[in-house]
Amino acid sequence: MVCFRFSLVRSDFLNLIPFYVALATLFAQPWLSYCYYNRNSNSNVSKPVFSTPEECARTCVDGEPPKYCYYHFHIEFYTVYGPACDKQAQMDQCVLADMVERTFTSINRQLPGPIIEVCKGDYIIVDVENATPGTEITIHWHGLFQNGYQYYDGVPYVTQCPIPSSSTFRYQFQLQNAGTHFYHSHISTFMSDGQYGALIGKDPKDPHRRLYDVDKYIVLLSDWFHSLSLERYPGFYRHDLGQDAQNILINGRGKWTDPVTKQTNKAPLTVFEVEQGKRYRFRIINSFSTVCLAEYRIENHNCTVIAQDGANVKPTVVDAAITSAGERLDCVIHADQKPRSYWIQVRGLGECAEKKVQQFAILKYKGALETPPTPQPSFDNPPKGIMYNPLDGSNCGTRDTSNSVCVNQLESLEDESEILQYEPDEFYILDFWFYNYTDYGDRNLFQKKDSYPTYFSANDRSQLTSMFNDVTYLSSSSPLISDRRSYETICKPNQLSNCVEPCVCTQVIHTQLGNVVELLIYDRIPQADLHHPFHIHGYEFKVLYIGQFTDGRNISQTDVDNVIMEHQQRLKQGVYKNPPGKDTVKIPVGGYAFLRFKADNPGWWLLHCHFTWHHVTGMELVIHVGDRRDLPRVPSDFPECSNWKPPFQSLNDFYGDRHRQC
Ligand SMILES: *[C@@H]1O[C@H](CO)[C@@H](O)[C@H](O)[C@H]1NC(C)=O
Ligand SMILES: *[C@@H]1O[C@H](CO)[C@@H](O)[C@H](O)[C@H]1NC(C)=O
Ligand SMILES: *[C@@H]1O[C@H](CO)[C@@H](O)[C@H](O)[C@H]1NC(C)=O
Ligand SMILES: *[C@@H]1O[C@H](CO)[C@@H](O)[C@H](O)[C@H]1NC(C)=O
Ligand SMILES: [Cu+2]
Repeated sequence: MVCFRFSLVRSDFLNLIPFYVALATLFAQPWLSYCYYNRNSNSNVSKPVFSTPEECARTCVDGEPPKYCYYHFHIEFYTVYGPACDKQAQMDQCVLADMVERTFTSINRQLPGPIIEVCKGDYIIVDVENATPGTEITIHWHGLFQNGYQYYDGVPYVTQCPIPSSSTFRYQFQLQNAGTHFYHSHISTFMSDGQYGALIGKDPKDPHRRLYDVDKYIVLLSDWFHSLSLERYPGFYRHDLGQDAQNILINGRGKWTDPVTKQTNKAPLTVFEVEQGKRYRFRIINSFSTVCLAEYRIENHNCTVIAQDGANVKPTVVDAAITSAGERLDCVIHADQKPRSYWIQVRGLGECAEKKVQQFAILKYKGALETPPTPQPSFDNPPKGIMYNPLDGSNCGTRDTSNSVCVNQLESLEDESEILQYEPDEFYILDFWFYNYTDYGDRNLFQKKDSYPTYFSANDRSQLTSMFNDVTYLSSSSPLISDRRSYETICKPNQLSNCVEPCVCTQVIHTQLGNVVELLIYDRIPQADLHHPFHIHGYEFKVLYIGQFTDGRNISQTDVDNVIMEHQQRLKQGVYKNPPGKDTVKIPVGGYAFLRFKADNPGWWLLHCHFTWHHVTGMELVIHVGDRRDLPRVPSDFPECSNWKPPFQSLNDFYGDRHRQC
């Protein structure tokens, strides 16, 4: 006989229904969007007034009280160019992308997801509702420091449990650092399936305000497959090798050229309309998931770089700009050319260059025809000019900016000299490389009983796992920030010298609150076309130096000793002036970077390569700043998750007393 216990479950569910109904009605009320202070005579505490996304995307005024900006993200499986695209009335929910049908995971049936645009100091409340049965979600707010909001950084098993399907997690935090940011899934490879969108924090006291007239254009670049990303993880071995993107989208749109028939479809492009004579701030976001880079340019227009990754720099004019996954760039274009339409061209570099993947958008002067009179630019022979963030890093250490401007060659607008005044309290040398199972005849991959290591199949058919500081990161089974049980898998002090390569454990660097930390990150075994972008959560680096060995050799211990010596000489000579802030730094192939930050934000912060397939196979670690006492309390009822391995039960435990009661 079987004991059914439905009554309990059902009553729980029924109890919650009024709650859901109340919540739904609450947010359906138009009055909620207007000023509504619920003054409680007993407590004299005013409840927050919620504002709609439209109300929050306002002109920011200095001294204005902050708004509480509410968003609801409904995330579900959805189809590109699906049935909603067939009727005019349903067009709001039609996602065209490049008009090649595929399944993706949409946020509110949009691609990219909804724009979050607020003023510095506003509160952002996002209810993330996971309606994707069988998959988990977390959303990371890329670029936000989250000081005081450490539980809302969106990293699974570091700052929270994954949000299971059919439940909702409420993120709520204040936007502290203004700038061009974005949000994206931080689970597995799911970001690539459409879970991303722009997050713009406008500064009412923007020091660059006089350099532009209009600030409304976002250029979100994403790479795109025609199938779900898990198809590529670990990746095919006999056909369709590797993880190279098939297409690029600009604000979720783009044409598709069939590589076999060479036919280009009629998918509409994104159009940016400008008025003659005005200057426009363009907020460019690279939301790529794969190793390709995006090279962006506007025909006949150069642009003035004013910020990178949300941090202001002294204005610098360039002709074109390269970004890799996770990087952002603000640049101002002057609509001072003949009033017609111009091509915005985005070329895929790195591995995408081989297949000549590129995409277009249009800069249209008011009154002009939408189609530019000039032929669509070809992939080959792009116009010459000054390149921002070049692939070649060999000039980054010089003062020469006649052909290219590296991110470290720009100067911070704000005075950042303080970070240079002290010797760093802590210094870490972090190398990254791939452990190549194929090179070792797959020893340890498929030949050990009861051992199932993670790997991905690269486009050269090799099976690789990713190493950062000689460890491949192992996710703990509960969040490091809130659950001590997670400490079990943290790397032990002597683990590295004892373990069989590749070493697998939860790598955590413990840092003291308030210390100045310096990092040297380097590409130990260079691979053609791979310029790994390293992203830090909770901080921005001050980028002191970027260098590169151009002969493609492996970087040896002697090389490391030498670059450290040179770096120390430059420090002594005062070569570094006002190092720019940046939260994502592209390390040139065979190159390295010296980075600093002041560890003034307690928490558990991920530092990782932003190429999805690299960080999900271990190219990441956690920087733990401060300790438990430095953090806010764990929010009450914060979701938990962990292994469940109770003591083994005997048959009597299963069929004992309870059995007889039935
Ligand atoms: C209630 O709040 C208002 C506005 O902040 C303040 O001026 C007033 O003194 C408060 N009253 C009490 C009883 O605390
Ligand atoms: C930018 O464009 C202007 C106007 O065409 C030109 O004078 C200037 O030299 C360009 N600057 C760069 C760095 O290309
Ligand atoms: C991995 O090893 C195989 C076999 O030696 C080699 O052919 C391949 O190029 C290597 N791949 C990488 C990415 O190192
Ligand atoms: C670089 O290191 C890898 C792995 O140790 C090795 O297979 C490769 O031969 C080295 N390359 C050179 C040029 O020394
Ligand atoms: Cu990488």
